[in-house]
Amino acid sequence: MVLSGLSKSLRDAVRRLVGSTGDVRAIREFIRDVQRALLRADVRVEQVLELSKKLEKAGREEPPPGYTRKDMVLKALYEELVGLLGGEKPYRLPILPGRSNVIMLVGIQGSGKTTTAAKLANYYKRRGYRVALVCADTYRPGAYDQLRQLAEMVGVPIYGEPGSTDPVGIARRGVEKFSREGYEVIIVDTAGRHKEERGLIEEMRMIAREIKPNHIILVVDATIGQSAYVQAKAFHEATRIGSIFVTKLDGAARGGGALSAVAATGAPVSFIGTGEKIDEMEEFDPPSFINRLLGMGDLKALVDRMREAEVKVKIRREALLSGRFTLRDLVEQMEEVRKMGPLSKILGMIPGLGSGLPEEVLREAERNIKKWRAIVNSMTEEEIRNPKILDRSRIRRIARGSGTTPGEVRMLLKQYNMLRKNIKQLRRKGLLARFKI
Ligand SMILES: Nc1nc2c(ncn2[C@@H]2O[C@H](COP(=O)(O)OP(=O)(O)OP(=O)(O)O)[C@@H](O)[C@H]2O)c(=O)[nH]1
Ligand SMILES: [Mg+2]
Repeated sequence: MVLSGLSKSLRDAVRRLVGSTGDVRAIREFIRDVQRALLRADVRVEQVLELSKKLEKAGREEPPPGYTRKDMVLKALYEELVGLLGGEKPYRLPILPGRSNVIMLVGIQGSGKTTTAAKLANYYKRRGYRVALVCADTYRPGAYDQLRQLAEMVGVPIYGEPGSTDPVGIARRGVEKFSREGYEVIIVDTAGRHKEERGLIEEMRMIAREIKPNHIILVVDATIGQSAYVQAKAFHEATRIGSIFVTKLDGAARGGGALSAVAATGAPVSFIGTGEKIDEMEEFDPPSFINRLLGMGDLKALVDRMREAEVKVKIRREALLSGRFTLRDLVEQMEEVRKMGPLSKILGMIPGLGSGLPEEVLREAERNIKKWRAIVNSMTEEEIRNPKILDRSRIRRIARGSGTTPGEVRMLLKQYNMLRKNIKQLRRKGLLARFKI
């Protein structure tokens, strides 16, 4: 299991929150649990504080009808963690079939480049591409043999010049040869050993200038935690990194810190390594990764449902407050609300309005929804748009058509007018401007 320590502590925290009453104290404790878990995983303090603030804010916000504060906080946790890892949209390498796609791997010594080269070769081969490997590491003793053995395992050809001291030349000749031969994915493994990082980065730059790779992948070892940030940043600035492959996430206690740190450089994480074997890698997909991490398969679904509910509320609210709110809107809103939860809740979300309607009016409204629907259905479009034209005879006609009494029709009109008056008052007081409506 990837990031098992972090996963366990986050799951425990979530379980505790779900089992609690969801009061202020429970939410505060939850946030503290999450902070501890993330800090232990070596996530940067600033990022943890930022995330905590968002959770606190979510805990104070009014949830959409049908949801609780706990839901709000969980949704925020999910969104913030996904954001921490680079966002909702997973990054995929732009590999074009039928062309020579050159992928160059860079990274410091021991980060896992050679292993990763073999993993990627295997990955693309299994997806039907013609794949080849190039060994441009002239520093590590036995570098060529290591990659050759892996290439044999995967069953792809390799180019190298054992004993040579010209990595730039090897890379060029290897890429030229395999391009000529029609290979679609050409993966270039490079050196990690160098006297100093500056020299290493300079060599990477020279190779990149020579072979013009379609994609440079920085290989970063997750066990270094948040120090991955400095490393990723240095490479990113020097050689235009396309994406990052984070290795050794299996059992890396500080893997969470490494993942969030590299994501913070702005370079997307394309894959993660989850073991030494060549098939132990995954495409990196923040939402599903976080889902698994939190052990809540339906968290994403919950978040999606809540987002829908929030949008619905927003649309209604805008219609309501802009005065474009017709009798039909009123009835539809009531129906919607009945499905979602108590009426007082949704109206309570409208600033200044929830308290403007007495509880008994709300209860009465809930009872009347069915009748109101029938009444509105018996009205003409013109009457709905402009209820002022409703005189006695029209009201009598509508009552007959809807199986209600003229008194009940008048009651609906009264509610409607009251709502409009409330809104007008709020507008006059300038209260609505505060909410940017
Ligand atoms: N557990 C685990 N081990 C890994 C993973 N990726 C690589 N390794 C191990 O990390 C060690 C170093 O891997 P290499 O692929 O040789 O690293 P390198 O970056 O090519 O090293 P140099 O060529 O010396 O710079 C090896 O023991 C690999 O088996 C991974 O995802 N999980
Ligand atoms: Mg190597």
